[in-house]
Amino acid sequence: GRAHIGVTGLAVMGSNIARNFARRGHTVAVHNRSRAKTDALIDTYGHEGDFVPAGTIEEFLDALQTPRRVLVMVQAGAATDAVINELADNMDAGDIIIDGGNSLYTDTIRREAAMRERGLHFVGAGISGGEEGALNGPSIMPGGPAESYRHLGPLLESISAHVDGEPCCTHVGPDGSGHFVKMVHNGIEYADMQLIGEAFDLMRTALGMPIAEIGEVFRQWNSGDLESYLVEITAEVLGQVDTRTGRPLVEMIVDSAGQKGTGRWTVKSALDLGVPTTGIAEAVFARALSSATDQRERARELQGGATTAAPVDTAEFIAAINEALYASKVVAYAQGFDQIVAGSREYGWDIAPGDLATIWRGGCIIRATFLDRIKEAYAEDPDLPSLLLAPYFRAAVEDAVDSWRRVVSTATLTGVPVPAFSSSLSYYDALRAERLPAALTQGLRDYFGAHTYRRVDMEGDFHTLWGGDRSEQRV
Ligand code: NBP
Repeated sequence: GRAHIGVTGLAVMGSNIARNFARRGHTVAVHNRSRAKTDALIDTYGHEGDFVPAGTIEEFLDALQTPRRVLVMVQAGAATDAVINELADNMDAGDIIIDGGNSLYTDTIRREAAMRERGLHFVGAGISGGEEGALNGPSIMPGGPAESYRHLGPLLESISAHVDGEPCCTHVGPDGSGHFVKMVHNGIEYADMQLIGEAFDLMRTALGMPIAEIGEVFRQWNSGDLESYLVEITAEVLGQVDTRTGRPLVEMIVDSAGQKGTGRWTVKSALDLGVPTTGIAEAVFARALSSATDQRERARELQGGATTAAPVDTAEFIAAINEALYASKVVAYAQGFDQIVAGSREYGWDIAPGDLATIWRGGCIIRATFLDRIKEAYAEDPDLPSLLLAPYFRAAVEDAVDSWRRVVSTATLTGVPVPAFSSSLSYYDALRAERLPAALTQGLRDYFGAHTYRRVDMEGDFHTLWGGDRSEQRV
């Protein structure tokens, strides 16, 4: 065979990645379960590069150089299992299967073990950037055997986005690590979008600003510390005028947010790992609340109590929202990186968090100037206990904290829901607290369940005889 790589699954993501490979000068074998998508790709884009269309899996595999490298881009779940098994039945020891779909990392752990048993290499690669990224340069997070990355790395790096000459693709770690970090990436994306939404809602509801003006504020923010793809496209969406009614499009869109599952997976994993990923959790729950349309319809009659007047100095309050957004974003990323560190420890992946900040700077949905700062923070201290403790972020958050409090309290007084702004601030206050009420929690647990507690002044576990003479025993 002569093809450098094969892509099977030619829906929007697969065909765009196949075109990306071809445009970079690679010969690409292409295959899809139903032939029509393969033919459509060749008819429309065949001139872009060197494609080898294949009707059957056998033809497809015959077209490939050995060791064969096949990128699977089909629907996550059962379809991915079916395709992987069919490939494996027809492949030879040393061949490499790459799953580029949004697979759950535990599925990837299982599949990697099964393929290893059959002498094959299995690489679970998170790919971010949507359709546009797939075509022009995504951020790629491959996990799997280190040896397979030697055969695969240069190929994947050649189609990834690049920032400052560095590819947005690196070997993340073994088995499920690539899909795990892609999952957390998507969770962070949820948190980012929720924070942007809360900032928008404050300007619209507390300040009563016209939508177009709010869009202008985001456009300005995009040339400061908040510069990012999501802030950039927020300005675009808010600036869009509805072609039917002439009103801002966002006012015509039903306020019920959908979700495909990666945010939910992130939160489930956070619960299992015992990591307080509150920013992402609030974002996932906020989408769930928005989509409870029947309940919301009934609840509209509930009274909200007295609300104070809008802040007087609009420009000053907008600047405060900017700072609150930035500080909350630092918290959401700090928590996301904590979850990655915890997952890495749990599964023995040895992930370098700074590498992720590096490969998320381009190609992916959360790409932002901000990630340069995270990269620098981990370069300075790879064992950073929290992103909030990196000197740069510490200074930024300490500078912002007064504004952050004012924004959260104004939101509370004016009845604007800010679950992510406020829970991020609570997280920050809890993290830096001298004493937490967890001492009382331990006392209560000892009272009703004899769960024991530790003392601040002595080693050991203790129990008070609550039902007896209330003396204390060392247990
Ligand atoms: P879809 O997720 O919509 O999947 C469609 C593809 O899966 C088609 O090629 C279809 O073949 C194939 N397929 C199915 Br469905 N069942 C199959 C089976 N049993 N055997 C073989 N092939 C089967 O495509 P997509 O939106 O391009 O996404 C591909 C992957 O990339 C997904 O895992 C997705 O989660 C992930 N992803 C998507 C995005 C995005 O922005 N869309 C971003 C990042 C990652 P057919 O043509 O014969 O029906």
